[in-house]
Amino acid sequence: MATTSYAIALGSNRRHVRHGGPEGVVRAAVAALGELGEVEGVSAIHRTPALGPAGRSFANAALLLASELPPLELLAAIKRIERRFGRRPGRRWGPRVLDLDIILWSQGAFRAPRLAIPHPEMARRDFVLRPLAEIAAEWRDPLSGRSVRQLAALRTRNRS
Ligand code: A4P
Ligand code: MG
Repeated sequence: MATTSYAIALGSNRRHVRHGGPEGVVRAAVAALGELGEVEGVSAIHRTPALGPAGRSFANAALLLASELPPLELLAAIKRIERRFGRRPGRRWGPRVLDLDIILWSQGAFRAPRLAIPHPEMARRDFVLRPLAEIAAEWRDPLSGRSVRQLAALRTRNRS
């Protein structure tokens, strides 16, 4: 397949035995994603309060990846990376250390039983929109027509 671009959200709120705390996990995950194509942009790493029952705060970041993988193959590849990070010595299926979500795709919307792009929750998640706005502010959500910058601004306005 021809090379296309993806926006990927990264999140971690647990330590990894080798990579250290959540920031270290996210940095190592950026390197791992580089095995799937060319990394065209990486945001800063943000410390964010946990949304939902996850507890400890998260390290979140966003990354732009140019890759030849079509969407379902990219999903399989990021799930493999998550598993690689999720296994701890002594515990075969320990808690997952890393969450990788596909947020946007340069070819527009994609839908399959196990994959929806744009990510259905993107417009509601500051921890996705803020990092992504640093590297892809003008990228438009193909469903709403709004740019990442606009979606991030709407979130900020609705909160106050
Ligand atoms: N799936 C469908 N669409 C997509 C997509 N665009 N990208 C399917 C990735 N996966 C997609 O995801 C479950 C299934 O969704 C996948 O197998 C895939 O087929 P998962 O990552 O295995 O499971 P999950 O983590 O329980 O679900 P999800 O939706 O990723 O979790 P959330 O809702 O993202 O919650 N608070 C802060 N501050 N920062 C965070 O990063 N993250 C979570 C995780 C909660 N609170 C957080 C954060
Ligand atoms: Mg996920």
